[in-house]
Amino acid sequence: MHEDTICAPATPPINSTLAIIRISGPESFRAVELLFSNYKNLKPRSAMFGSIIHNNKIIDDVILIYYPSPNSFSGEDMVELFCHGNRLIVHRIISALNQMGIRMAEPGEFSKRSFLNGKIDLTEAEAINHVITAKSEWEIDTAIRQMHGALKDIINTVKNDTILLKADIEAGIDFIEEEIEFVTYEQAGIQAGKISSLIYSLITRCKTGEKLSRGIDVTICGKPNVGKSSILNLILNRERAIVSAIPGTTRDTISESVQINGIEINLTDTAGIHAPDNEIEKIGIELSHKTIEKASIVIMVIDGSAEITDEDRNIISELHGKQKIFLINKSDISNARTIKKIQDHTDPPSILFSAKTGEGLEKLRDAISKILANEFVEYKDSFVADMRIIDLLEKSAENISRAAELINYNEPVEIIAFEMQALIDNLSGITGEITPDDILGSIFSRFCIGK
Ligand SMILES: Nc1nc2c(ncn2[C@@H]2O[C@H](COP(=O)(O)OP(=O)(O)O)[C@@H](O)[C@H]2O)c(=O)[nH]1
Ligand SMILES: [Mg+2]
Repeated sequence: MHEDTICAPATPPINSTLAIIRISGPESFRAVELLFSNYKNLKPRSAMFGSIIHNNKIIDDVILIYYPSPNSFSGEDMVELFCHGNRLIVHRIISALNQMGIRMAEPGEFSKRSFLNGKIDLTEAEAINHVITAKSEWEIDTAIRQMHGALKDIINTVKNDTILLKADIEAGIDFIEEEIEFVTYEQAGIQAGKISSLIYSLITRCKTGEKLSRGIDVTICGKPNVGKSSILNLILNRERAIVSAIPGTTRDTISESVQINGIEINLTDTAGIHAPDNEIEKIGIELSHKTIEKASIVIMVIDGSAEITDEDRNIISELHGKQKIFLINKSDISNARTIKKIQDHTDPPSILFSAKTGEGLEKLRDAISKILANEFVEYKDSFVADMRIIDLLEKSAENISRAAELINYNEPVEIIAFEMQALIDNLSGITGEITPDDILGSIFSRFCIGK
């Protein structure tokens, strides 16, 4: 299908032990013959040592692997060579390839060829991209499952069920005179219901994945000097935010990523909420309120070494309806009576904490994990779907709801079949069987060079 041959470095342009260059297309083996000293001993898909020689000069010693079509990532003839990780060497090898008419690949072009040659579908291509960009353990595990076809398989099951149901419904048309029904309206309705619940469960699982990929916003709030920044630093295990005994030290929000139980958390420290002393503090505090509003989980910190105040109580009421965790900080210098008084004001019960000794850190992590597990029940079965896939699933859900309604009202078979065909088309768009060129372009252009 593709006449031209492409090449690209698959590793970043930095000095490293090794760099990898990929070549794909019909001229791949000719390039090897012209440049690689040991091409005669090459066996398919086996590593071979030799030199890259260009204009009678050795550019580098390399390990080279040749993958004849169709048993390669792209499905075309492919070469991967491992040279030393010096960008000048990589540049010289790429230049030598360019000189023999092998052009630089565009971002994602190897994957695009893999897709066009039927080696992977769009859900798997999407997953490969996520394997590379994943920021959490959860995302890597999920992306690998999807790269192995987890989402594709379910989409194909839903699609095949739809095709069968449509065929059954349509078969009835030919035998309408004889009054043979291949499927009754009632049976068709039940089947449509099953398809519908599969699609809705896919939507939830994809949306969960989409949210988790972006990271969960967790905000630390409280009045000044209660230890918010100290707690951020403790969770991150480094001195990210300035900690001082002077109230109002943190004036801007500070956000950092951290993994909790394999899930990426965007943890934000905020300016202490109270009646501001000056303009800068006022702006910081307004930002704190906004950050709290947007957060999925709020960690509110209360100073356990002092009496609870109206400022604390105001913040507590601001958190009404939010997922929240209360920490009574400075437990190392607090007393039982003060703690008891604070406990009376917090629901859920607060965790006794000390940013100084680390007391309560494990309980805090557990509390966050527990909220995540409740909020995202299906997170272990979720998918790394982009908005394109979610959008097509939502259209599919509309199609099957309409079809079910038509079946319910015993509408003519042709109208039902028409709706079911729209459903099949939308499902085919997800895997990429029917996908316009410009959409393919926008999907693969998000990939790295050399992927
Ligand atoms: N004894 C004790 N002091 C703490 C603890 N956490 C914070 N502090 C102190 O409280 C003061 C304010 O801390 P900081 O993290 O800047 O509070 P923030 O204004 O809420 O961000 C600093 O002097 C910290 O050293 C703790 O758990 N125990
Ligand atoms: Mg602070």
